Amino acid sequence: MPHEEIAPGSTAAADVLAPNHPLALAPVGAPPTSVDGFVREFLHNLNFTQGVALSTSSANDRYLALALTVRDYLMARWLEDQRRQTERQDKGVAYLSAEYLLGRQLDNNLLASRLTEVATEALAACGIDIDDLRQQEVEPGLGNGGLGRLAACFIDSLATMSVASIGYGIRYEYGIFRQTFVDGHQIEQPDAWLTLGSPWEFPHPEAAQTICFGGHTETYDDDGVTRSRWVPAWNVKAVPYNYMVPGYHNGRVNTLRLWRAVATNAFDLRIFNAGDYAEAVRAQTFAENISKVLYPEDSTPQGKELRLQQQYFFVAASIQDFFAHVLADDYDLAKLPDRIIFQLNDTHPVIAVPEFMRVLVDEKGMDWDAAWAITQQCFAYTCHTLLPEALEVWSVDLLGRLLPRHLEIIYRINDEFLLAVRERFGDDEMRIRNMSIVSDFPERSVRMAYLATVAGAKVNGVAELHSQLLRDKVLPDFDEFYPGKFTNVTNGVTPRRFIRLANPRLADLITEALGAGWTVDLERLRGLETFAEDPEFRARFAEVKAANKRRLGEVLRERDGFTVSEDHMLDVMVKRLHEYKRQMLKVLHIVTTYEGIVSGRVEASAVQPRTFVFGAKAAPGYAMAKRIIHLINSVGSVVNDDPRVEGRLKVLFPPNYNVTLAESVIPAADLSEQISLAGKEASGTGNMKFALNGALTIGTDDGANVEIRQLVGDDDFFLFGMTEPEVEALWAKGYRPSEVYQQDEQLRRAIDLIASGAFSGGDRTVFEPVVSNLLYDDRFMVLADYASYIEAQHTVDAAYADQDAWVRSAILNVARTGYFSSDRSMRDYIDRIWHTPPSY
Ligand code: 26Q
Repeated sequence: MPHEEIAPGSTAAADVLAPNHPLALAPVGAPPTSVDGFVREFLHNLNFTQGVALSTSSANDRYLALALTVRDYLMARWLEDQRRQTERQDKGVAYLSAEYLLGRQLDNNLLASRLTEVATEALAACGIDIDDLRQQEVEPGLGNGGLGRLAACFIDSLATMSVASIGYGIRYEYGIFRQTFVDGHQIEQPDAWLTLGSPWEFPHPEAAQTICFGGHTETYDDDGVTRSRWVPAWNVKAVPYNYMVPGYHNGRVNTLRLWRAVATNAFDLRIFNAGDYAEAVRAQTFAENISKVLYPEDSTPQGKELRLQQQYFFVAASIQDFFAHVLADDYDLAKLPDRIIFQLNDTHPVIAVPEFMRVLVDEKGMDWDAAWAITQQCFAYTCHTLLPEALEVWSVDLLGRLLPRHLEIIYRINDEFLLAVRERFGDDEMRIRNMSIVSDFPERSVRMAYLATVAGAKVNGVAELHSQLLRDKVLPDFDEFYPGKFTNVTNGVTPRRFIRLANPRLADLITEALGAGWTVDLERLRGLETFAEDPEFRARFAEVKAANKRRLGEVLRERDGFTVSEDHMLDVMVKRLHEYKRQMLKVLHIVTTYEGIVSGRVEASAVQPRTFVFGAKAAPGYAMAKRIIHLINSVGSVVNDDPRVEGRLKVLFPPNYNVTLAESVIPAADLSEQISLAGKEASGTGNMKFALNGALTIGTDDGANVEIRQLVGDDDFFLFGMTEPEVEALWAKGYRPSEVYQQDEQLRRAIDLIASGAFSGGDRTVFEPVVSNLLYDDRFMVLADYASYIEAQHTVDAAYADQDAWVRSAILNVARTGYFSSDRSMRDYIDRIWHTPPSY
């Protein structure tokens, strides 16, 4: 069948299905099928793919059959979009990210394809409750937290906005560990998310790429020109697994391509031939280790060889894939910047820069200067941190062993860069040392953020404050050298998953008030401002929140045996456990409130009934973070068992916080805890999700909190703590936490209670390290902000006492935070960095 041009909304068929086939392209905007049709497809999949009868099928069989049915309805669009992208060769984005924290797929894909109602009815007709099947899906936890979830939100928005784009990453066999608690301690268990099969992935072993490692480089004479080449020592195969990324109600389906490492024949043939079968099989395992497991550290990279292998593995595969399958064969390489922009999600994929240079120079025979000019237009870099210990460096020694040619290329990039710096600033050796991509201290190593900054057409931070600090504090010399290179793109979150799916009651209420359309144009939420003044609307909003608390109660009862009191304020802190995020400050607030009541100094009836909810995973090697988890659980046990605070205070710490749990917790929250030390949280994205779901924020002037507060207004946001310049000033002046402790009686009582063993069965040694850390080494100034935090919490209590005013504030939070849609973030990237308009 000839390829014909299909406009959006057209009913023309893809080249694979006859137009009258039930799964052929339905017009955009129409429900794609009837209930009967869906029943037929579902039963077909159950019988012919799962090989079971309805009567004997397991819940997993039914979930898989349902997933396949939904998938089938997206297929024609997906194939069509792939064909069209190949044909059109429009400029597109390749998002390079070591992490995608996708969350469950079924519901999202039902929503995107308008199949939710039809599927629900069809399953009901088969005697199946679709909710039971939703619960079957194990979420792909292929990320640690904010950065990985951001990547997932971005690809959702790109598909919804019809931007030509592809996400590249790693198909880890084990995602982020599953957390359990044993006696309050975190225990990590492997996340074998693939055990029951994943219906959402499409492996393409025939499209595998070969990825080389090790060996040495050599020079050779190429018609009088001396060239370098890499003679690698070993290789692995990278097999692509494709995932559908459907846009919301626009009939668009983009691709996420995750790579899996598989042993090559060449790899083990030698050993096989030597007759050592067992050794050959072991060698296979060695290769396949590369995509085995996601590293669970999210702040202090350990410089592990396997991690560097992962990084190079996925970016080399992606670049080869781009040249082999995405770029037209006859494409003029000089025009690459009109065709592709690789967005580097933090420094994890930065080794793509020398790899791209190697391909252009060594393989395509391009001259160095031309290749470098192209490379500098084909990459852009997003930084997600300010913590010095989080900036990735790789030792020259390791790089030279694993990627010798790339090390040479990095040296040359650095030499030429430093030459240009000298030309501009003179022989200022101090500045040269500070700007060098290769550092000599404490060992010779490559600073990946510097390499990314030199190579990137643009460098962006993830919130206004963060981008400012990045320019002024982390990379000031680079900002001076490259005027205009630094920019800000404030993060965002997808309203599809985090409002429509997570909070359907709120979504319906909004649609009733504002009409449809807000899901893809979130600024329309502004329209709710007037509704905040309507008592009837407030009552309905309050009922949504109450219903969400009941639903969370059901989820936590089923999952962990917890009980949630509907009449409690739900005070929630969910995020990775890290000292800079200051879960300790939250603990001190709980202990202070508890101590006040049990000592009789505070009347129990004077505090608002509150349930404190935590969700947090600690990196397995991060001892202090694990102690804080133990402390939260221990405080929780004591508080929850003490009749003196019964009905007033409660602490819930459900284990294994993940995207799925977030979808239940966030819509139920009244108060959002965003209490990092000013200048440390790059942006935060949980803060946005809470505000959009009608929680009020108590927070510091940090990350995107700053912008949330600007938009929401001071009256409806609980600000506390030092500003970033005040933090700097206090360090300069000399900060002595033990003095703060001495001078604040209330703080002393809280810390003393922890130190006394009150939460550790009388054993004073258990939390001694936590206490001394606070008193003598309080790097994140928990004690300095304590008094201000407690005062702000009093303000919260008083505000919550006036329920009607609180609900009004909550509505205003929703109305004023539409800016934080990831659609807006994508528009900012498109306008200021990528220059990739929608491609229909
Ligand atoms: C690096 C090297 C080796 C091993 C692990 C890592 C690694 C992995 C994950 C380093 C960092 C991360 C994740 C960082 C992260 O999630 N940062 C958060 O990004 C969010 C999205 O921009 C921001 O909102 C948060 O403020 C920021 O903390």
